[in-house]
Amino acid sequence: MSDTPVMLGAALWTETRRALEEGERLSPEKALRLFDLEVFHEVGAFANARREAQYGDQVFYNVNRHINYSNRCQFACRFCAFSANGERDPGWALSLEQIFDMAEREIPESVTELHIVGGAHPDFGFDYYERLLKGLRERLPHAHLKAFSAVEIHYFSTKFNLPIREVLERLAQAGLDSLPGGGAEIFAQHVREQICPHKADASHWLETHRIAHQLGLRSNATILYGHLESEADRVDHLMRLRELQDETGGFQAIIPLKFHPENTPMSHLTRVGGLTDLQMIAAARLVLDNFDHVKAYWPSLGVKTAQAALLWGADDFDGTVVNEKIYGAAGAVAPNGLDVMAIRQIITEAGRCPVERNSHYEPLEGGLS
Ligand code: V47
Ligand code: SF4
Repeated sequence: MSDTPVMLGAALWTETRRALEEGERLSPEKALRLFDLEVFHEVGAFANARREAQYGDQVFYNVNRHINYSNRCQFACRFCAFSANGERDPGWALSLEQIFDMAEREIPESVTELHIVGGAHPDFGFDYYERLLKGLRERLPHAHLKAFSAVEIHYFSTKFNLPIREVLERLAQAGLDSLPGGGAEIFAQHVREQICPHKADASHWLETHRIAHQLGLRSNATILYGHLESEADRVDHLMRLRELQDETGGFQAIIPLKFHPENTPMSHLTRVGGLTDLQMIAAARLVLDNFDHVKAYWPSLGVKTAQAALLWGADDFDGTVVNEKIYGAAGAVAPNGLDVMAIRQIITEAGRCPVERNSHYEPLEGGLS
């Protein structure tokens, strides 16, 4: 008698469980089993154990601000509610004066990191981006500037006819400290063709991060899930990140981002539930054995699921995230910023110990922790 799919699944999980128990690196076939609902609790327990072995009860957070310089964008990704492409909506862009004014008036000394991203703006010259970083560096010398996704960097390279390396070198000279993880979405080309056909593809995204790492810049990685991708596409994405990390060691954190369909051309899709969110966090922890940090990004997961993720493999709650616009536009139900006391309470309530970090994950003395 041939095996039923359930029996087959159970046998495959036994192999995955053995690999996890022995600390063996997961193959794509074994990694796929992490998404089986029948083993949901076991997968969570493995991810939690791995996270506790590294950090005990500690959970990192930081005090940050987002600056979205413009929502005008050439690329019109189908999952994006943030961008305006000019046909019906002209969108908005902040002048350097507006940004500097905001930096001077609204950003207190306690903010240790600025997360600066925007759309692929059709008209700005390269000097806009250089002056933006220089001006912020002068006004907020203590703040780490995490700016421009690999998609933006690649866009600058093609638009201004400069090699990626030169774009990054010039931006680093102007004050760039690291790259955020945006723009990765799902690497599988057959999905990219449907959700973001116009922007940098997987090889461009990975190459941009490779060069950044070679130049000594650290960066993050993301994975956007809950749209048209299969579980195999998620695993493929994680494998490609693991491979690059083996080569460069330059990634700091992986951030699983849940797709929010509201106000996007894919609004007919249903937002995936909390179990998928937790599976994704656990899979990131267990597959990416060479990444130190898994971030539970609360604007994307929602505060409650992000809190649960701290028991499912995540060690970082990101930050205060004031002024984030991407998830608000896509209908995410999360506040526009959390204060430090709220973050610490959420972490403490999960039985964990909050630790304020800087952008290199060093605990901050004089923080509340
Ligand atoms: O690349 C856009 C995602 C990303 C939607 O590096 C959407 O620390 C869900 O990369 N539903 C940008 N997601 C955000 C990002 C990020 C966030 C937090 C921390 C870091 C970091 C990086 O947001 C995009 C895309 O994957 N996104 N639209 C949407 N409707
Ligand atoms: Fe533009 Fe980024 Fe939105 Fe795509 S996800 S349309 S690149 S702002």
